[in-house]
Amino acid sequence: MATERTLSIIKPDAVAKNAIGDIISRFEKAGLKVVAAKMLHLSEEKAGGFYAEHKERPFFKDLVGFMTSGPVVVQVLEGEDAIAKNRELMGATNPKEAAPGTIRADFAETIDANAVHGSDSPASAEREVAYFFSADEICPR
Ligand code: RTP
Ligand code: MG
Repeated sequence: MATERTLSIIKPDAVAKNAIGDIISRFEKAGLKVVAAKMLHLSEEKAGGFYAEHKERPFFKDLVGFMTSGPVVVQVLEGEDAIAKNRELMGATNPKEAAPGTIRADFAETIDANAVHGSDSPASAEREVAYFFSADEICPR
């Protein structure tokens, strides 16, 4: 296993619930380190570009509407096997199918408002980290 970086987003529903600290705490307890972080209110253009792979999907408009509905916290997480580890901590996309104890099981209500995003592959992680952070905003430690 290699040290990896992955992009995490705490979505508007979880920010609105005041769950930022609880969610970051789960990452840290699992051995992932926050090496970059910022709070943003995404524009339609920025959210749409981020989810460009889903542009033709029926849920795209709702997804962009939701992601621009309030502020988000965007972070780079670093650690052993960080991409898969983060996805494991998040749980399934649909919170009704998410394993007990996962972030989505505990904080998400619906498949649209599902608390967190995490990169799903090394290629996505590279693209997504660069989409939000310049090299000098990442602090290896
Ligand atoms: P994310 O990208 O946000 O981490 O979520 P994910 O990988 O688990 O799921 P993905 O397939 O990439 O879908 C992105 C987001 O679109 C919404 N979605 N809605 N109604 C639907 O069938 C549907 N499918 C996906 C979800 O909010 C999902 O997080
Ligand atoms: Mg995805």
